[in-house]
Amino acid sequence: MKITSIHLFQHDLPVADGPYVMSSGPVWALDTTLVAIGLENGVVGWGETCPLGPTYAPAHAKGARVALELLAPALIGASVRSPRALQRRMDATLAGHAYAKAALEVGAYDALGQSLGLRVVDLLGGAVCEAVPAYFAISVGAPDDMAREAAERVQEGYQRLQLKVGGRPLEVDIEAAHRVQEAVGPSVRLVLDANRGLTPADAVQLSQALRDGALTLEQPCCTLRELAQARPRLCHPLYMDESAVDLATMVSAAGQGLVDGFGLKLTRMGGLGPMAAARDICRAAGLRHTCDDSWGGDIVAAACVQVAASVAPEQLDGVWIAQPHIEGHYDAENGVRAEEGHIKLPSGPGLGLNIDPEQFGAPVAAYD
Ligand code: 0XW
Ligand code: MG
Repeated sequence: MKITSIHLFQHDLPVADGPYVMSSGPVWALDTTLVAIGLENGVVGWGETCPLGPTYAPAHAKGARVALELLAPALIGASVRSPRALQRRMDATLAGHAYAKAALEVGAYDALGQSLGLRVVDLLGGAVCEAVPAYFAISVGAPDDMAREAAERVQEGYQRLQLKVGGRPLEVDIEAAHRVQEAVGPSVRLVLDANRGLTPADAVQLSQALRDGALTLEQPCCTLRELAQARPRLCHPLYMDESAVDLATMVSAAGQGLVDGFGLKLTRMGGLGPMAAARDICRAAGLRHTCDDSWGGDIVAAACVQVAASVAPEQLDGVWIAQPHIEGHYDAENGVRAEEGHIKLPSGPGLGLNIDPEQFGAPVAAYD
């Protein structure tokens, strides 16, 4: 299972129903990077990393490719038999850059699973289900439009909706939340996600204005200190997303009782191994979480679904995938998609995808 080649591809992902709007503003197109890891046995494992533009988090598309140009050569000749050993080899080559390393780590898991005839979920502890709940994120928009889209998504089967808030007068967010609650009723789980866009005072004001609503606030404020400042005066459960940059932060937050759950992102954590560890931390702490990423096509989506299928149902809030905002699939037959509010776990080995590299054009870098 020795790595004999690594090819890097760049691929554009325009937002098909753009723009995707968060408190930081609109996003119209994304730039994703795919890695193809070739083994001596002929197997090719695929990974992907797709930062949500250059300002959402400390990660950007070109940075991923430059980091991968340093990391990839260091893995040639290594075996995918131990993804942890590959992680150590990457850490000895480049500090940080988890979002870039994750693409290689996922590719290694895909190649290992294919080589062993096992699904990635089997390498992460085994599947507890064959389909995982999906949730949908509704962009910042006019209250009526958000309410209309919320009702439509519930009709499609989604039972958890994330409303993007922030970046505008608070009273408009409050109005939007009220209209969505009226439109979908009490049985749908609502999350207000400001993506770090609110001050602690605004977060408290938003929560207290909606105190009668059953909802969750996700990463309303930017820093751990601000979350801790707001926490005692919030009327709702508090989730951490962007601040959960590594396992140490999660352990500390869980230990302090700072949050009630996490929005977890595959590439921010560094890949499937760290996501499985985050899963186990949440299990031990009795915290719920999602299994998501910032953006990406079928490869990122399949990786999120594989790890989500290993999470105890009482811990899993759901999986977000970018697919509803992307035209087409990397794998038309096995591509990952939400149907009636759930995403089926692919049946094939590895990630369960068959990817034709021709669709991505010539590699931007090749190490053989
Ligand atoms: C909804 N997501 C998982 C997808 C977008 O990248 C933002 C993210 C979130 O929850 O912040
Ligand atoms: Mg979030």
